[in-house]
Amino acid sequence: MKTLQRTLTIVKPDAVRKNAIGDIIEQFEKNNFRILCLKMLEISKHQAEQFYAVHAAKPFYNSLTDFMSSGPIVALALEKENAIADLRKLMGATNPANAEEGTIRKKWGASIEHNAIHGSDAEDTAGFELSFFFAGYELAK
Ligand code: IDP
Ligand code: MG
Repeated sequence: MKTLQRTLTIVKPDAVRKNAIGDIIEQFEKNNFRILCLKMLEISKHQAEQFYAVHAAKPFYNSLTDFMSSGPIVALALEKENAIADLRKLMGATNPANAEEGTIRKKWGASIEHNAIHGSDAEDTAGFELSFFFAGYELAK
């Protein structure tokens, strides 16, 4: 049985600075993701630390959270069948140097840190991340 799945994606500050918001959102629509909600916002260092708490022990945690709080981002809730894996595929590898041709990170990523886009990696993290940025009433559709 085919079941719809939801995932959380973020157009990161580097991609916003490159005027890539429209191009990236076009990729979501062309690849049959339904946009449930979206918002442009800036997060604080503390909010970035909470969002990326899973990476707290990593050597890049401080730099990553500085980067993610360095300017506007766009958070989107996306829906389609197999949304989590399909978005990860469309994003490409974490390091843009290893990303496949045709992926968002291949096109817009500059480095392993400044890699243009975030996508949830599993159902439990998608649940946490969707509710980090969106309220229940916004997702009730
Ligand atoms: P993902 O975004 O592909 O799921 P994760 O391993 O979850 O990759 O890492 C979260 C984010 O942290 C990456 O998207 C990237 O911005 C940053 N990052 C990951 N690995 C490194 C690294 O080795 N150096 C610097 N930044 C990194
Ligand atoms: Mg990840």
